[in-house]
Amino acid sequence: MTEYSPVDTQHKRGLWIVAILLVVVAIGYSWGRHWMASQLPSVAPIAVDVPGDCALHRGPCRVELPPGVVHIELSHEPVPLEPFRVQLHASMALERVSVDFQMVDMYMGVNRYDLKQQAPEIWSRQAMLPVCATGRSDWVMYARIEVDGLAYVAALPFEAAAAR
Ligand SMILES: [Cu+2]
Repeated sequence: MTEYSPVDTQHKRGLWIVAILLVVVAIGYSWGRHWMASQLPSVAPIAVDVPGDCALHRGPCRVELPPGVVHIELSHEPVPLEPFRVQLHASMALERVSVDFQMVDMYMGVNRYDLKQQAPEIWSRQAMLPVCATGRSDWVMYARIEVDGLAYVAALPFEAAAAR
C-alpha cells in the first residue's frame, strides 16, 4: 500500500511547475529565434559580376548567375519622382527578387522594392527615384535575386534624366 504524505504532494507539484516553466521558456526561445530570423534577409547575398558595358537607362543588362542567365531592364530612362518599371526575366525559376537604388558613394535612403512575380521566371515592379540634392544623375540599382536557396546581388549602373 502506498501512502501519500503532504511533503510528497508538494514536491510533485513543484516538479510540475518547473516542467511547465521549462516548456514555456522553450516555446518562447524557439518563437524568438523564428521572429529574429524573419526580420533578417534569409541568406547573405553573393556579389555577381555585371558586364562592363551595362547601362540600364540604355537597355537591358545580362547577368550570369551559377543557375542561369537573368535579363534586367528598366521601362525607360528614369526621371526622379516619376514612376518607371523594373523588369526581370530569367532562364530559370526565381524565388524572390528585390531592387534598391543608391548613388555611388552617396547614401540615398532606403529605395527598396520587392518585385512581383508574374511567372516563376518573370518579375516586375513599378519604382521611383528620389531627387538628388546635388543634382547628380549617376545611380546604381542593386538587384537581389534569390534562387535555389541562395541570394545573389548585382550592381547595375545607370543614368537618370534631370528632374522636371
Ligand atoms: Cu545623390
